[in-house]
Amino acid sequence: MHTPIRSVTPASANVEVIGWIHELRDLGGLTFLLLRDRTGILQVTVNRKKAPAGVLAALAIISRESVVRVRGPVKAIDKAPGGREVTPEVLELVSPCATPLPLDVVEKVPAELDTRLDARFLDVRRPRVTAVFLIRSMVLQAVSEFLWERDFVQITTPKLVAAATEGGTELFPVAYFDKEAFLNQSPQLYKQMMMAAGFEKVFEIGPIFRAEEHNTTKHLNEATSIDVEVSFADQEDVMRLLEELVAAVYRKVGETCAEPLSWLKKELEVPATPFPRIPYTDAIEIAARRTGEPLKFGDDFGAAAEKALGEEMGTHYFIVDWPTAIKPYYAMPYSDRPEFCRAFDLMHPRMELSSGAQRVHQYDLLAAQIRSKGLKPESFEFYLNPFRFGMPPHAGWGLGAERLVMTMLDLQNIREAVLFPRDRHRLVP
Ligand code: AMO
Repeated sequence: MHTPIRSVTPASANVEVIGWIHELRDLGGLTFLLLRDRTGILQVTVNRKKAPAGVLAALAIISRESVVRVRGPVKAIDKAPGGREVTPEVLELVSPCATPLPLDVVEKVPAELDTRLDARFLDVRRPRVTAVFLIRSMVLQAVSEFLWERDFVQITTPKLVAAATEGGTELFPVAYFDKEAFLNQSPQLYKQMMMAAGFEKVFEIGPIFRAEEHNTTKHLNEATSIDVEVSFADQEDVMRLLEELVAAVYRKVGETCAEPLSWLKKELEVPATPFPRIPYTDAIEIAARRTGEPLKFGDDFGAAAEKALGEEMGTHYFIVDWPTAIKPYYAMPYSDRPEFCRAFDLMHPRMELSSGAQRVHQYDLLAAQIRSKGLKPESFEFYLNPFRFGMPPHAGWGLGAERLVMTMLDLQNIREAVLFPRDRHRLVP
């Protein structure tokens, strides 16, 4: 069995490692080969005068980014990465790499994001890019662990659906036999129906599809949503759950991803909880003052307003008590001031990460709210019906996985947080 490069230490005796040739440098009598796998980089040094004939023969035919197998003794050496190197007794070409490379993996020349995404399999070989996806994997693991520990049931809901959930955002139509169907914008209606089913606490990590034509650094047409719904809970309960989850994920990544974080030269600071709560009306005032834009009650926050608010707050924060008119029909209005509802957004200083609310659980009120948004309750029969048969009060939220990773790692473009982004111009690879 081969050893992961991370586990090769100066104290290792003989090792066998397999990986890609990261760099190949020929200095006369000595050839330095940097071998890379997903866990790190290892120096392999060949002394041409002393090396076995097989090693020299392999050396003559290998090129950068080929896959090779190396076996030999390890010794400590200060100048090498990780303070150790291998002197190969065996060097074997496992799989050759064609030239020229569509992308320079060593990144001597910085590539445009589009070029990188076109050759994503090569781009992801770069330790700084590998790091993002190792951390993304840990983020999703940490989210699941956090929710499993709190007795949540993991569900998966259909992505092919007959009706819009969010109203307003565009849908991708799909030919579904002889019917028209859509790719789902959110598991919203299904996670709420699972409250009627008595599951009490559910979560889903899955794709959401938004046919919006914007071309920004924080929108995708296919994103990954972390969705949660909880019975017998109000918006405050699920806001606490959300801030604790975000802090726990940062903590877990900090504890388990020291190496990928070091490749990114990133030190994670766990955000302090509880996050500040700021009412919508105050947030609008601050944004209007700081941007000079004529923002008023009932307006949403544009990019400039979000940025200004982020500068004022300087940390994760919640915007609470939104106008009922600009939140979806399923957000519960306050009974004593129905122009405001029990909805919230979780904000990072750079952008929105999540929205959620306590939901309307009363059938008549929900039907009225659907109508007031200009939608037809008849189109929501399958969703509305469960509200007549013992629907518990409930609350929940949806958290964008890419935005969570992007803000955690200071990535400039959301496309860097997804392997194969789907945007207005990109359907391949
Ligand atoms: P919302 O539409 O605000 O709420 O989405 C929730 C979160 O999902 C992420 N997100 C996106 N990320 C990248 N590109 C997109 N186009 C995109 N759209 C959404 C964001 C956003 O904050 N049903 C409600 C949630 C709920 O109330 O439970 C919903 O979908 O991080």
